[in-house]
Amino acid sequence: MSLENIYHNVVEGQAPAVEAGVKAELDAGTDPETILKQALIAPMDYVGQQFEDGEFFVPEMLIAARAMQAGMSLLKPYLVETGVQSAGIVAIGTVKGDLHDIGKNLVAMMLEGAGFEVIDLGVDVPSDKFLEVAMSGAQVIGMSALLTTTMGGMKEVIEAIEDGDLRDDVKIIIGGAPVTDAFAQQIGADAYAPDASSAVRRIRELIG
Ligand code: B1M
Repeated sequence: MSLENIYHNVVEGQAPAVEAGVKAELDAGTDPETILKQALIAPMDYVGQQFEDGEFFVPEMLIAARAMQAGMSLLKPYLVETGVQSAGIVAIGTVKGDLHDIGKNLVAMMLEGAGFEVIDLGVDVPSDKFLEVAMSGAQVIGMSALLTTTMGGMKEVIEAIEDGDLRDDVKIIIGGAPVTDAFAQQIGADAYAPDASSAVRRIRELIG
């Protein structure tokens, strides 16, 4: 089993084979981040491209995502170090109307690994839920969106936080495939991160 085999098994949605492959790579001492990037994230980009080209449909995307998540759950303990003192409280969720959570989960996992206390709000999260956690002491609000049609929800959350007079109390970071730095500036977020590790770095900068 190689990273390439895992890649193909993710594309084909073969969850048990992905699990076996990830386990074999971990046993062989392969760096967990290399496994994550080359064998789990890269095939999802391919799956997305195939979907865009009309070669794959939603069921194929879904079984590939499930296979990827099976591999990710094995990697999680290696990516997350436990027992680290809390570096801050971050509430994170995927915005309203959007059910994509793989990237958001990855960001949450990396934050936990970096010692943050993470409140995972899940997917399809309405503005008032974000507002609630801002009121109850979260230092950072993280929003994820994978659809161009749901990105606008991020602006609504920021407006709700402003209307609630809480804007000075929380830092706001956004991310997800269609999101850009320019968009973050346009809607008044404090930061944008293109991937999970830079999200951790940016959040450290925000509340450091
Ligand atoms: Co969806 N989907 N999907 N999908 N899906 C995309 C996003 C799409 C780009 C595919 C395509 O057309 N090429 C396209 C969006 C097009 C657009 O808006 N322009 C799309 C579509 C159209 C749809 C549906 C509408 C399809 C349909 O039903 N007709 C539908 C929408 C459902 C809904 O949300 N309401 C849908 C459904 C699904 C599935 C359920 C089948 C499944 C999701 C399963 C799940 O998440 N549990 C799915 C999948 C798997 C994808 C693709 C293939 C992969 C997404 C993924 O998990 N990537 C995706 C194509 C693609 O992106 N390549 C696609 C891996 C993940 C690690 O990356 O999420 O980008 P990503 O996260 C990264 C960074 O963006 C960043 O860090 C992460 C790690 O590096 N990041 C942050 C993310 N959040 C962050 C937050 C931060 C900071 C960084 O701070 C808080």
